[in-house]
Amino acid sequence: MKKIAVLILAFSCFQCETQVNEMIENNDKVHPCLGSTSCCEIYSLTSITQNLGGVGEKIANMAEKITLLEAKLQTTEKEVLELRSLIGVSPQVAFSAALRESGSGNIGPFTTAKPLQYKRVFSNTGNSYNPATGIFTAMVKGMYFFRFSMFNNLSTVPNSVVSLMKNGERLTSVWDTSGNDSHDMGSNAVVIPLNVGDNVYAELQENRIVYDDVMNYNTFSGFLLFTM
Ligand SMILES: [Ca+2]
Repeated sequence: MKKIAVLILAFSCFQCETQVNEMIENNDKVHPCLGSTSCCEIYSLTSITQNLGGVGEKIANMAEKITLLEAKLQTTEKEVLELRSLIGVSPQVAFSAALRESGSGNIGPFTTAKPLQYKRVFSNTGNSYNPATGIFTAMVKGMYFFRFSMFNNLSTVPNSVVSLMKNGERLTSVWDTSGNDSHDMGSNAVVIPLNVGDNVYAELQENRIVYDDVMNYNTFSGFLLFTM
């Protein structure tokens, strides 16, 4: 009995498919559901399948557009950063200071190395330099320039040695040997990347001296080149 039912259903489906195909070929506007119920169901399934195919195609097109928009957004973000840099929106950090506020004479020697406190502040935009400690602390991640100078005014022993330090590690130094060649001075500079919290200072080495007066021979300066 079941075999007979299956055969009847299969025959109906075959008839209906043939009927639907003929209607499509003849551009027949008569709705096929005017035929048998099973034919109507097959026609509905065919329409749903066709609609699903269209929806899938639309989704694929939208996905392609989204990918293009994401690429454009990335390009725009990069251009915005470049424009901000060009119009000077980046943070302003710059300082310059000399060793003495007044008076004259040697500073040092000390039994341990210590940061020189450049107390006469010429500029300190961004307040990253602390004249009370002599230490510059980066508040912005970026590339920085630093320079210091050192003067030895006909000192006998000890010599003058100052090093530029980053987080306690030596970057560069200036040395002057005492003796008959008086009034010697030198300077050194670096360009270095700093993270927020990194510190830079000029350190007088242990048992060494520097000399200064109103001429302001010893200076410590730095500024932010660009953010990173
Ligand atoms: Ca010398």
